[in-house]
Amino acid sequence: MQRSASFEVKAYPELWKVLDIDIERLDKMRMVLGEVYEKHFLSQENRPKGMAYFDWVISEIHGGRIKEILEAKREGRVVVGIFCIYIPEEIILALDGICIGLCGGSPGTIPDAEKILPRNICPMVKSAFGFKIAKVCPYFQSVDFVCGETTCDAKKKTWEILNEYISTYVMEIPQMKREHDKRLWLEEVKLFIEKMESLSKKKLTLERLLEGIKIMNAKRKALQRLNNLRSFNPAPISGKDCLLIEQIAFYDDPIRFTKKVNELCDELEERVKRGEGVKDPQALRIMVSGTPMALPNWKLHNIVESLGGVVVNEESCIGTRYFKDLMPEDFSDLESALKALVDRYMKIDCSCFTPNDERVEQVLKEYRDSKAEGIIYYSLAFCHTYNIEAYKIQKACEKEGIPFLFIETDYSPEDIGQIQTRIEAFFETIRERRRQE
Ligand code: BJ8
Repeated sequence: MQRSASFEVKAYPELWKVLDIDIERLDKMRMVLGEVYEKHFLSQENRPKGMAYFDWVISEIHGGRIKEILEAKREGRVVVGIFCIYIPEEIILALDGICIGLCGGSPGTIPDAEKILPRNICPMVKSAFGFKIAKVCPYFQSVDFVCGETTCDAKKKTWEILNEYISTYVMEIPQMKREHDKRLWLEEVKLFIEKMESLSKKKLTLERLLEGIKIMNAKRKALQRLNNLRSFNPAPISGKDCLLIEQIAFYDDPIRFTKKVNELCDELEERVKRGEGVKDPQALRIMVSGTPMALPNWKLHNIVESLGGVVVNEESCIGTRYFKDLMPEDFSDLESALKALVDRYMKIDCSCFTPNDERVEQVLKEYRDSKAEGIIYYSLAFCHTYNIEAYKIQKACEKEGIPFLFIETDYSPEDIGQIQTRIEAFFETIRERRRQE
């Protein structure tokens, strides 16, 4: 095994062997990850001390957490891989399971996927699928099964093929939000409970579900607290670090993660009191809205923050859409708790739904709450629903006088220069607005 420079993503060749990983290839990938991480994250000035925990998580990304997961499996706990925030984590936790997000954010595995999947589909789907078929993701190699969903065409057709490589269960997510759609979703949730009960050999009770709800509420509250702190000027933490935390939320132990996010927030609150920030108070405040950015997709944030801006909000599933809604915690019976769970999940305003007007309202709300000065709408290439929905968001922004920039991109570095130029011009528009105010 080779060593990387000062920051090291640790290698676990013995463990990888047990998991049937392509060891040589993963070793190269972890070296690249270490270098990129050092360059983009550790080089930031005046980072909060609390980020040390999240640096540690990245250094252990290919082994430390995997060991914990394998240990939990030996205790009989079920490990579920997911690709969408519609999969009810409360239920997985209630039945003592572990939930791991498997969305792919790396260009490295896309050529593998393109041997089977078409080139002109979403890079997130191709990246994730590529990680599995190339055997370079210790998480994919550790889960008991993956739970896909019927949100977009790229995902739902990929599950049929993914099932040839790993057991793939699919939840049908309705595309509208009428009463009978909610009933369908409740039935789907119940089928998922049956699946989890049979694998875990445990029965879902109200008490168990309440435990799962409390863990998730605490985690979501901590993320809300962190996001709210970004509304202060100067921003006490960079957008890049917040995106990283939002990405880590999908595979870290939820209780430990919540504790560490809250500790970081304690530190950030002190910073806010002192008026201390990571960026100049004059830094342009940008909100990002659109498709999720899975680890290690830091492309847009890197560009915005290297040009002197600061990202203050991600209206995305790896962002506020994941944590904006909590669950009530007082129920007298399991059925009413499940109905409330269905209602909570039906509030997720993914562009796969039609109509989806509540998302327009939510974007405007988050813009105001985050005290942003402009919105960059981010769509992954070939994500038709987010791409088309940009029209409505742009119209609403124009009506409200909000500076708006649309960017469609994938994971390749080829268009970085072009995006930089467009963002520089966008920044100039915002500066001009400032001068006029
Ligand atoms: S609830 S946003 S996590 S589906 S970006 S794969 S939609 S082509 S990720 Fe998503 Fe659930 Fe919706 Fe959120 Fe398809 Fe679009 Fe790719 Fe997407």
